[in-house]
Parts: sequence; structure tokens; C-alpha cells
Amino acid sequence: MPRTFETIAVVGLGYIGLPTAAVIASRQKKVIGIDVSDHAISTINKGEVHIVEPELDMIVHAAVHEGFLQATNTPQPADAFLIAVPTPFKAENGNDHVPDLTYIRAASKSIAPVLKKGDLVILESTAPVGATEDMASWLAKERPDLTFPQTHGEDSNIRIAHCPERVLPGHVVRELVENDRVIGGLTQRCSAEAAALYKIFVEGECITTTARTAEMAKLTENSFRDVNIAFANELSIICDRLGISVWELIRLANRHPRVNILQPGPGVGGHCIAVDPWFIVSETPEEARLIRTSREVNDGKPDWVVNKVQQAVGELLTANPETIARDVTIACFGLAFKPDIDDLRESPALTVTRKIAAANAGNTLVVEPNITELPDGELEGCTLVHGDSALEQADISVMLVDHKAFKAMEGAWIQSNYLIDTRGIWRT
Ligand code: SAJ
Repeated sequence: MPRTFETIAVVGLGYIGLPTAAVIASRQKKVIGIDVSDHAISTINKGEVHIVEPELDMIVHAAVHEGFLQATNTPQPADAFLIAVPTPFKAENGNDHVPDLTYIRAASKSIAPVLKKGDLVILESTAPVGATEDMASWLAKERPDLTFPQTHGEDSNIRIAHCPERVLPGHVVRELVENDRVIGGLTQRCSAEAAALYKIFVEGECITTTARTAEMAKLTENSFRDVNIAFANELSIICDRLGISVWELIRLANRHPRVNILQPGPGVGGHCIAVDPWFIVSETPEEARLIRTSREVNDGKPDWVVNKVQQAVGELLTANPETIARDVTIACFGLAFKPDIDDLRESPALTVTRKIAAANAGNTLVVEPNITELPDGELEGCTLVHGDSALEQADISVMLVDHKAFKAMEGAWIQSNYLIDTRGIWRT
């Protein structure tokens, strides 16, 4: 008989935990959402959401009002616990990019008192290889009265697995259900029970492996993308030096049946692809040479764009000796970390705009159709304006995010000499 789960606790109600909790609740399972933020808890318990993700508001509203989802700051007994808390870098290590497992440790500690025989604990947070074993040992330390798979194998009281989330921001609700899941248990029984849990809501395949392989699979997926974007970004810099359109070049090269180059941009943003490769580098610094270099190439791209803008300012002033720097208006198109979302976290477009504004003696205009006000304290001296107004006023335009709204804009101005198009939608 496959294992059944009646009550499921989700620890961490952020971009992954909340949609996961709501989707499980939509399958009429009792879900206890646990978070340390009182704001998140009170918002969710009103049936509302504290994060922006298409369709999430509807399913949270339904789950809460039908009584299947409740948020709290106090862990309660459940049959399965899903941990979806952040894994940032350690602050004290500066640029060393060492993962910080403090939140996973705190989450383990918080659920330990309510664990009972037969419970399943799953780590969903993206984490370095070995983190699931660490979590198991933290739990075992807190609960010496229970047995764990690392010491008791298949006969343990508690089952432990890693099942990394792989959903694309902007498509989370659909991808949570449709994507395949890689499930790595500390034992085969742990994997099988975790697979039974995911089968409650996953229509994709649930493929089982070891915890360490599952951890590495997630890091590998995001590193693969980062390395490929770095290749495109490096090409864009080479092509600029050689006077070749990188967009045309990639279109042509991609006609080869075995070539599929990604698109360059102002850098790599978000909280996954720009972070996860470092989890490999920090554990195997000698071996992960390509992965580290790719991170460095992508992280260097915003400054390269800022330099291009500064060059354009210099050229404009040389070509118009009557103009002074204070008269130059620069318009930045896009702030989000990728197209058609309002998420500004770790956005290279935001970094580029901030640096341009800091260096610009004249006006800096910002066009971002997905937000209604500029982020607090981030862009001193900038003004949020509509695209048309920016076009009218700008001496220099900087295209940073290929939002649909920008792709739809066209006109003679696009041929302006002072256009830095990091996405190739206006100057192809
Ligand atoms: N980007 C480019 N050029 C491209 C593609 C992307 O510059 O050709 C940039 C984007 O503009 C953005 C960044 O890369 O700044 C990342 O965007 P993305 O859409 O590639 O990925 P994320 O960070 O939104 O989500 C990724 C996904 N991972 C993969 O596609 C391998 C998602 O499936 C993961 O679940 C998510 O990371 C995560 O949570 O780890």
C-alpha cells in the first residue's frame, strides 16, 4: 500500500513554499504553512499573497477560504514536513560565495519537537551537496528518542529526502504540477515515500535517486544555464570589439543543427542562476574552473554596459560642443531581472541603472511598465516615466529588459546613434 499523507507542513512561505503549500491544499489536503514573518502569516490567513506570481492569489484565496491552508509561526504535528527556506551566502565571507545553511538549520530545529515516528522530512531549498545529510544530523541531535536513516537505514522512524524545486518564476503554478521531480532519499524507502507525497500534486514524473545526486542535479541545471548565458555574453563583448552584430551572428550560428546559443543581456539576475553555481564552486574550487569563470563573465557584464553608456555620453558631448554633461538625459528601459515580471531582485538592469544614475550629471529616466513606483532608496535622482515620454526626452537610450511592451515600440528614434541595446530588440 503506498504511503498516504493527511497533514503536510510547509516551512518557509516564500516564492516556492507558498505556491507549493497552496497547490497541495488545492488537492484537499490539510496544509500548515509555517513562517517567521508575521506579515506573511497574517496576509496568507486573509487569503491574500505577499509575493507576486501569476495565478497564486487565486489558489491561495481558495485554499484558505476552503479551510485547507492555514499559516502560523508555530510548528505543529504533521505527517510530512517540506522545508523551503532561503540558502543565502555567508555575509562574513564577503566575496567567497560560501552557502549559509543557517535557515535550514533553524527550520530543522523548529520542527524537531513535533516530529513523531513515521514522519517524512523533505528539504526543497537549493543547497550544496551534503546539506540533506547535515539536516538529518541536526534533526537527530534534537531528537535522540527517534531513529534516523543515517544510523538506522530503512528501519528508521523518520524518513529524509531532498527534492529540489525547479519551477520558473512567472510560471510557478503550472510548472509545480507539470515538471518532473528529482527525488533523492537518504534510503530507497525515504525516496519512495517522498515520491508518494509529490504524486499528490505532480503530474510529471517523480524520478528517485540519492540525496547527493538530487542536490547536484539542481545545481547542475542552473550552472548549465549560467555557463551557456556566459558564452552568449562573452560573444557579445567580442562582437562589439570586432564590429559584428552579435544578434545576427547567433541567429546564423543557431541554424547549425547542433548549435543552440542563448541570448546575451546586461548580466544574469534572479536568485537562482546567479547563486547556485557558486554552491558547486565553493565545495570544489580547484575543479569547477569553467563554472567559476562563467559566473565571473556574467557578473562582469553590468559594468561593461555602464562603460558603453559612459562612452556614448563622451561621444555625444564631443559631437555637440555646446552641450554640457548636465544637459544629457539618459533613459533606461527595464528594471526587472527578466522580461514581463515585476521582480527586481538581483536584477542586472537595476544595477546598471543605479550605476548610470550615480555617474550621470543630467536626468536619468526609468521606464518599467511592471511597477508603479521606484524601489525605495535604490535609484536616487531617477524618475519613473512612460516609454513615450522617455523617448521624447532621452539623448541616450539604454535597453535593458526585453519586455513585450518594449518589443512593441518602434520608430525612427530606434536608429538613434546613442542607443545601447543589451537585448537586441531595437538594434538587431
Ligand atoms: N538570461 C539571459 N539570456 C538567456 C536566458 C536568460 O541573459 O538566454 C537571463 C535572464 O534575463 C535572467 C537570468 O538569465 O536575468 C535568469 O533567468 P531564467 O529565466 O533563465 O531563469 P530563472 O532564474 O528565472 O529560473 C531558473 C530556472 N532554471 C533553469 O532554467 C535551469 C528555473 O527552472 C529554476 O527553478 C529557478 O532558476 C530556480 O529556482 O532555481
